[in-house]
Amino acid sequence: MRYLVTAALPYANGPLHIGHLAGAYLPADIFARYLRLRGEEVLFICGSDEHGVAITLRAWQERTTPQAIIDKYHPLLEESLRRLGISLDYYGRTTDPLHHDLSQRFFLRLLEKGWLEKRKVEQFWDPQASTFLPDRYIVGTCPHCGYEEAYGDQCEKCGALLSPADLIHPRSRLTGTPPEKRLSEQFYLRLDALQPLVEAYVSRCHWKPNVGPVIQNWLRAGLAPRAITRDLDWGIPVPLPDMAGKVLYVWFEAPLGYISITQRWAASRGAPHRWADFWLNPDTRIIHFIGKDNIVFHTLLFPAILIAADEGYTLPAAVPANEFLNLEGQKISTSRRWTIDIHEYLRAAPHRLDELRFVLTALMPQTRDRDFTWEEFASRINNELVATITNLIHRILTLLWRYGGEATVIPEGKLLHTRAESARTIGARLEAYDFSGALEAILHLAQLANKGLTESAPWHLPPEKAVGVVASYADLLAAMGTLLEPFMPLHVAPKLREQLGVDLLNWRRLEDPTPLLSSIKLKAAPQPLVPKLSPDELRSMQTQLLPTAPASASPSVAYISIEEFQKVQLQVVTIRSAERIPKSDKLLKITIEAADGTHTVVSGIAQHYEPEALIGQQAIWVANLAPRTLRGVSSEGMLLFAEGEGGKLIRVAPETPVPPGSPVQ
Ligand code: B3M
Ligand code: ZN
Repeated sequence: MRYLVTAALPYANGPLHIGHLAGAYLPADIFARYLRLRGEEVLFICGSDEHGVAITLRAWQERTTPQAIIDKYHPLLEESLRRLGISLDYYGRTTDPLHHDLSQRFFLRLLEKGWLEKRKVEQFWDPQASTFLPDRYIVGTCPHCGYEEAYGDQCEKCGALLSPADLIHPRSRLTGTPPEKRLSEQFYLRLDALQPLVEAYVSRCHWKPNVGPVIQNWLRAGLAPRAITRDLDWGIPVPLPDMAGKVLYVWFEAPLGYISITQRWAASRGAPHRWADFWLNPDTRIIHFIGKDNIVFHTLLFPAILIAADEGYTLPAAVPANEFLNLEGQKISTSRRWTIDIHEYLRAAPHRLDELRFVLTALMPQTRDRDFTWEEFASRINNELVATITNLIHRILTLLWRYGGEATVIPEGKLLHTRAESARTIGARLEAYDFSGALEAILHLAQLANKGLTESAPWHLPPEKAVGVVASYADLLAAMGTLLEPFMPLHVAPKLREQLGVDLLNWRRLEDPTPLLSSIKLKAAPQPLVPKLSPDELRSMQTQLLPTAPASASPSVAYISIEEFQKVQLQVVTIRSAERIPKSDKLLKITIEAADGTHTVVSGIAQHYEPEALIGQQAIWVANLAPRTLRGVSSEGMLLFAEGEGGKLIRVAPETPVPPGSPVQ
């Protein structure tokens, strides 16, 4: 048997946060590490998902290109995963030409096999942006709850699944204009006709309690044909001459990324054929680690595509999806900045990475949403990781060191059986994707050892006897050096093995109640593995990583969405003239040079600036503020001034001159 472990391909349109880690990447890594420790052949892959609406919309909002977006985030994603110890064998990307070829071949194969049909469908067109609008590009009022920023595919407030036609006063998120309806041709995957084959596959698998019901609901409702092409200019072109300007639906091709990344991995190892050992081989178990929002795509759509291809593809053996991790009682939101981003954590607490892995494993949302709080972060570290696990390790090593640092290990039967049984329990829980349960079993083993050491009280025995008792616990530590590896591979497990002078052991060996060591010899005085987290250190982490209160609590700032902020058009302008306005001691009439010529702005700065001092200077202009008349002068937009000491207004400008009209973003 060999294993292919995958983790959901993150969209390359933003950073990873702790929710992503707890949802997919950490469980996948723990599982892959555990299998490797059992001596299994494991390939662990992931990569950036670089197409789809999430990326094109971000590019539009930031007035840049999708390529620029993915080139910014692809390396950030890869580095964040690597530095958190996510032990991937390969991290690829879906703009890889290899992935384009594979996806296009799958499309043509399904067309050839008769599983695709072409349909004319009504779609929404933005006349100002001259582009078709995917459902998510349309916003309007939700017919169910009245939320005015509901998207064309789903209302984020009440969760209702929508279509753009359901929205009241629909408007384009690109230009704000009401979209027109136009006919467009798309290819549909006949999921209805494939349902019996998909059901046969589903019935052969074991699903977690939070996954099975989701699948059954979709099957009971009946799988409907699903459009697998889109009118977008970013993505994998549909490989047919009469489908110019259309691309493959991102959820049709992204899961195929697991195959193309395996192919890229094999090629990178100089053995291009080896990808087939994983994808065209019944002796391979494929396990996809994902978050719950991806269940349908991984348990129904992707298997349907593989089945429809009818080329002997290995189907997923398990999809142990996790639920969501919340943050201080709130949904994690990158746009609302309610998040702990991994790259920020790496910057603020590079010495506390195994601790983050420990806490996220303890709080893993395996069958229900869980909540990350700073209080629990500190409590789990201090009261479990330090007080139970690393203190035990330090206690045994310190006693060994005190009795000379070396000893013959006399096997202690009860301890050996306790260790072997724990290794079996931890392994069984990991194989059931119960990662927090596996961690609890480690804590339980440490508690038993702590209790046993206290009861045997070697410090009351003559030294020659005491050292034998303590040395029998060294066998347990040798096991811990491997048992902890899947969970804390960056510092805690390797440092324990280094202080004890042992290597990683095969997990199966730990399940056997025979001694792991015949003797022990410490090379140096033991050091504590994990320092307690002090209130000051915790406060510093909070300040750096998550300074604000939950937005829905009494917010110190009223959050706006990124889309709302993007409506404000800011430009750098040059001031060409300035004069006082008669009968006003506060207002100046200012002529500015902007991107489209000159404009007049009335600013309340006469008590802060002499008009002459402003001429030739640059400022930041709010270009799309509705004009208004002040003291008979029509003012277009507004210039920005910061409030300095004593309420003095200070002009805001770029640190070096830029051409007038340059956008501010
Ligand atoms: N890019 C991640 C998400 O939905 C999505 C996973 C693809 S796995 C093939 O957030
Ligand atoms: Zn709603």
